[in-house]
Amino acid sequence: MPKSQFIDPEESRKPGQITFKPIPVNQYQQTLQNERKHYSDDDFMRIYHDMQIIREFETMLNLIKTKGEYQGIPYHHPGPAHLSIGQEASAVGMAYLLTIDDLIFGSHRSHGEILAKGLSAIHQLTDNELMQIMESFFGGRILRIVEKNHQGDVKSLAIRFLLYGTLSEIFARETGFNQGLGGSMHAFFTPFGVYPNNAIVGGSGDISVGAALYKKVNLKPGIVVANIGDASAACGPVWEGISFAAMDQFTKLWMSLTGADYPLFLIL
Ligand SMILES: Cc1ncc(C[n+]2csc(CCOP(=O)(O)OP(=O)(O)O)c2C)c(N)n1
Repeated sequence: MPKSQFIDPEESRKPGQITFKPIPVNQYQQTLQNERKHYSDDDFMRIYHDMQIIREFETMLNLIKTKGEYQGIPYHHPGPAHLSIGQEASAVGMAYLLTIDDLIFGSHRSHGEILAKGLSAIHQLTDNELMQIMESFFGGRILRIVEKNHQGDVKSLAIRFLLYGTLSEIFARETGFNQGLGGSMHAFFTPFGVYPNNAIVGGSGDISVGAALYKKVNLKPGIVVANIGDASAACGPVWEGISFAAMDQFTKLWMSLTGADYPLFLIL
């Protein structure tokens, strides 16, 4: 904490009122024709591709959970799977705008965000960087598995790596991104900016503030996003995070590389 901060009682004890500006709601009124001007066909194809990957991934997971098989391949893995089918655009839209320096934290329902941020990172990283990440992660254990019978370029290998590492983690296998210890609700892969998700409703609401504080005081580039459900707005950690982020020490006494008072976004 800073050693001193001047508070002028003349100013802070002056009678007054707190007023709020109107908060806009449901303001998005764009047409597809208008939006097309902001994106190339390649961008649109990539966005659609990433959404399709997430949809198929979760459809597969749902079939495994409910029917015990996917496309004729039986697999037994009982237990919950918190899906986000129908919300692929939110995850991909977010990830499309984030750089490799930006971090995401999530909830019990974050498979889509993990894949979206991972796919976006794969798009942004060079082949050499991707190979280095895959080679060094657990000594290349996941890479050895996914490169078997793989034909294609490094980016398609990295997508295989992302899908395998995430799914293996969800199935609690040792070859998962977190050695199967995190499972569906606590999967993460930090080299792509995917930080731990959290089964505690609202849990990422304050952990992400800590990560943003780290970035701010160390002048690190990038922002931090917390993806949390609407019910988490009723949970303590979220309010603690919001209060903490709004403290004068952070907004007045520390610089930020992003220019924002605090490099943090909460997405409810
Ligand atoms: C602190 C805490 N309380 C209760 C639960 C049980 N729980 C798991 S998911 C959930 C609902 C969360 O709703 P929301 O955040 O809106 O996300 P949604 O599941 O609707 O996407 C609850 C109450 C929990 N995991 N953590």
